[in-house]
Amino acid sequence: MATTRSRSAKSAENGVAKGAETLPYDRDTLIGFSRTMTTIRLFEEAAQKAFRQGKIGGYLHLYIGQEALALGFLHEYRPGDKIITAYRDHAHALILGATPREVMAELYGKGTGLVKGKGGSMHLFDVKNGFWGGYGIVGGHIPLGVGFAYAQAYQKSGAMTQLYFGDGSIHNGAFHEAANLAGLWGREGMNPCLFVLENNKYGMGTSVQRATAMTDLSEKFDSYAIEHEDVDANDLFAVLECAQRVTKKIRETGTPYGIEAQTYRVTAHGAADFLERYRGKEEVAEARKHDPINRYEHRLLEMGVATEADLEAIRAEAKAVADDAVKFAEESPEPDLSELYTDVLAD
Ligand SMILES: Cc1ncc(C[n+]2csc(CCOP(=O)(O)OP(=O)(O)O)c2C)c(N)n1
Ligand SMILES: [Mg+2]
Repeated sequence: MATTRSRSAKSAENGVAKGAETLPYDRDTLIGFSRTMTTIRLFEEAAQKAFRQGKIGGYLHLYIGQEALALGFLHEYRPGDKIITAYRDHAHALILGATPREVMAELYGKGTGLVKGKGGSMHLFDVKNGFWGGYGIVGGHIPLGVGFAYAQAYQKSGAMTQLYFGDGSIHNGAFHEAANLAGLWGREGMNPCLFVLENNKYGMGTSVQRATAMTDLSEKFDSYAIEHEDVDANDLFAVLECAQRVTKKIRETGTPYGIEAQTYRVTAHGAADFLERYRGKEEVAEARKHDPINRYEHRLLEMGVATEADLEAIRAEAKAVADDAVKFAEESPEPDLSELYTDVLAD
């Protein structure tokens, strides 16, 4: 993410901090993770406020409480890789390098937006940074991700695909048809695809328990002979370790791999879901205790990597980035009428 370095990082000694000797990350990297997650959080809180003020139209699905999931896996992104996800896509785009200004302007539908104001929240797209969307049709993008991975192997590009999808979409036929082909092609090393199932426990108002009789979702990968594992996706270090190991294997073998990333959607489904009648407040309050940013900050303090003052400075800096993005979006022009038919249909 294009953010400036914090005061604390500038004054820091480089190298691995006390208590973190076994971690393969230097202090700047560890502080950078905190900055990225905090910036995404404050960016989305600002977007939610703007949506409720009627300044953002369409729809808005937030990634609040899931930041460590995308950050950990996308840390293994390499140029040439392809990343594809559903509509809860702001974090993926920002981590991959879209600027907060262009993403916020896109949410506002402005001409300076990431896709010139024509996609909105659900359809971010940023090919130069490996981001292939942003899709609103539940499960619809899953076959595309598997197809990307096939093409990458066919072209012997050495690249891989990270395919993100929700617990709600795994019941969609598109998942099962695509996973079947991924397993089949994987036998020949022709499907370097990381399936990242973002299990945030809800598909709109339907809990996983009410959506399927087989609630151990990752076992569904077994039907297609796709190896898989679970990860606590609210623990950034667990995700980083898993991501590093699994992407190495995928790149070496060309076989697909499934991850059931355990997290929780602490916000409403979308910014227009006010009542949340499908769950109790206690359940959400309990989940908030496992907030990935709090957990990560706690670890940084424990390891002596950051002080409370360092974390405060990161929050202040992230708030300034979010405020700047809002100001930029508000002051940006509407898309020009001459753009009405450009980039809409392929030639
Ligand atoms: C094909 C299709 N059916 C229904 C919908 C309506 N819908 C939008 S989001 C959603 C739930 C998806 O849940 P999940 O895959 O768990 O993703 P999450 O919102 O939790 O990130 C549904 C059913 C849709 N967009 N597309
Ligand atoms: Mg879900």
